[in-house]
This record gives sequence, structure tokens and C-alpha cells, in this order.
Amino acid sequence: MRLALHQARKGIGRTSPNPCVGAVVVQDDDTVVSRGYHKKAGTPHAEVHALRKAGSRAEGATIYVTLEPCNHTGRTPPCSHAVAAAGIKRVVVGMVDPNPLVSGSGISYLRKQGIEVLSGVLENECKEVNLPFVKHITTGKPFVVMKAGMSLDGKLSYQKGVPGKMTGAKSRRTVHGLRNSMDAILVGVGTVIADNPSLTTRLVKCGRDPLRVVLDSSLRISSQAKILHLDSSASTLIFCSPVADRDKKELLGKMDGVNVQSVALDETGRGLDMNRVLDHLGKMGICSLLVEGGAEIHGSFLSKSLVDRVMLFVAPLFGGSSGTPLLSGFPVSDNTSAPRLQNIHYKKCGEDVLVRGDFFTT
Ligand code: AOF
Ligand code: ZN
Repeated sequence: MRLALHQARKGIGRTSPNPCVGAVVVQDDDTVVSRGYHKKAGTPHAEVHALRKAGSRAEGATIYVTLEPCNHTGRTPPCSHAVAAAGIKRVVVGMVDPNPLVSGSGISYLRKQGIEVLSGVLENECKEVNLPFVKHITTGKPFVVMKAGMSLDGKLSYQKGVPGKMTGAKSRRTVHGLRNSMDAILVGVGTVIADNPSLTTRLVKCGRDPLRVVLDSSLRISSQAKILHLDSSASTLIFCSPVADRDKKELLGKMDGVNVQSVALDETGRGLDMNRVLDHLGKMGICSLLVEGGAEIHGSFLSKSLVDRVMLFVAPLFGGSSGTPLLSGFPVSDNTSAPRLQNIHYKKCGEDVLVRGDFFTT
């Protein structure tokens, strides 16, 4: 199953809205016959790749697969049938498929064919690989990761509205790797105006730029902003309010690789309705979203409990009192009401410390 997980991870950030799945065919004497992984939605599933490579050597063998084999005809035929037809004797499954079209039916089909099935092997590791798929298939919304690079005193910059480096080179490379694993990156227009970021994966070998999303209710973005002029296959999607300037909306919408989408305001009437933004992205097949700030965006995602995972890169320096804090518009009154992370990991990242934790339990 570890080998199958290694296969599955090769697809991270490339398979949405489908899962990342790995499969390994093994003979009785523990010889690995073949491996396969799911590469892209609409193409053959992991099991099919592994079975095709195995050919007649699948007869009487065990297949290890990180996700229960599907049992329905989607864009591809059911893998449960392919597994049975190949003469597989035993199926070892990492996790049950949360897709309502499958959800245990693949396993019961195989058992009915007289095939031995063992499920739940390295289940947590298998779930970790597919957190975006699980969130998306069960809620229609993407898995949201809040990411920030900050000082020891929780500052994103030294002076408000002026970009300033906090974290080191290793953290920046790690962030580019993280972007490469996500379907979309979201920032507020304040960040675009202050930092003029590219939001690319340029520090990653063979990186793929995710969709860039900007929340800009009154379309303050400059048509010269870098993210609107990148030589990249990924596009930029701007969410604005229904009353945003029509001429500006039309002008931006005509730019190459730029789309503008209006979305209703939230109940305060001041910000865009984040739930609708997430639903819209989910409908586009975006399963994972990296929220990169700034302070208002982080504050509003946290206050609405829309964050699934937090990744904070903390630099060993003080940002000082004139800088932008990590959060804005999100007062916390006491310890009991403070959002508290679970499943916490601490990792050194060059001179910085990466703090990672979740707001969900699996
Ligand atoms: C994949 N790759 O390796 C496995 C999947 O439209 P289809 O036919 O590609 O079916 C997609 C569903 O199949 C997906 O939502 C998941 O429930 C199941 N398993 N999908 O793309 C795979 N094993
Ligand atoms: Zn399948």
C-alpha cells in the first residue's frame, strides 16, 4: 500500500475533480508485477493502468489500491469489473470511496464475485492524499488551505501597503511547491495592489500554475497588474459585486485569460459572499484552494469557518508595530472562542518554522 500511495501522490494537483489514486499488482511471492496511477480526470483509472501493464500476470494476483475500485460507468467503465475480469484473487483497499455513486458498492461487487477484499489499510495516509477530493465530492466546495508567511509578532509586512519579505528562500520554494499541488490560489485585491504578485509556481521544476482568483468587489484592480498579464496556461478569475463598474468589468473580461464573475454580497453588505465564491469554484471542478491573504481575506475566511487547513510560515524576526497583522476584522474574545487547530505539525523550513494544523477531524 505504501508503493500504491507513492503512485497516487504523483497525481496530486493534476486529477481534479477526480481523486489521486495509485494501484500496485503483486504476486503471491510478493513480487511487484506492475504499478499505475490516475493522471487526469477523464482518463483511465489507476487500477486500469496497473492491470494493463500486468496483462496475464494479474491472474491470481493481489491488487493494492488506495481508493476503493469504482463500480459505476462515468467517463470510464467500472474498475470493479476490470479487476474481476483480470482474474485478481485479492483486493487490498486504502479507503472507501466517498463518492455517493460508489460508496462501498465497488467492494461489495468484488466480494460477490468471490474475490477477497481487505479494506482500511493505511487509511489515514490514503485520506490525506485525497482531502480535496473528499471535501469536494461531499460538499461541492473546495478544500481551503489558509497560508501566510509572517514574523514572530504575526506581521505580514513591515509597513501597511508596502510589500516586505518576512520568510526565507526555503519557505518561498515550499510555497511554490504547495501552489503546484493546488487547483487555485485566492487573494484579495488589496494584496494585488500592494504586492503586485505573480502567484506562479516558477520555482518548481515542471510546475503548473493554478487558477488565480482575486476577490475585488468594486474592481479596483489595475489592468496592468502582473497576474493579468502572465505568460501562463492558467487563467485569472476576478469576483466582483453585482454593482461593480460595468465598463471596467467589460474591459477586464476582454483581456486574454481573464474572467470576471459577479457574486452577491454577504449579509453585512460589505464583502462578497464567500460561500457563493466557494460554491462557484466547486462547480468549476476546483477541489483545492490556497488562500494567500491579505489580512482581511484571512479574517473573513476564519470568521466564517471556511478554512480547513492552516499553514503558517513563521520567520525568526519581528515585523514591528507599523506592519500589517495576519488578521483583520476578526476579534476573538477569549480562549474558549479562539479557533484552535487540531492535528498540529511543526516543521523547520530553513530558518523559519512551518506550523500546520486542521480545523476538521477525519
Ligand atoms: C479516478 N481515478 O483511479 C479512481 C477513481 O468519471 P470517471 O469514470 O473517471 O469516474 C470518476 C470516479 O471514479 C471518481 O469520482 C471516483 O469516485 C472513482 N474512482 N476515479 O478518476 C481513479 N479509482
Ligand atoms: Zn475506477
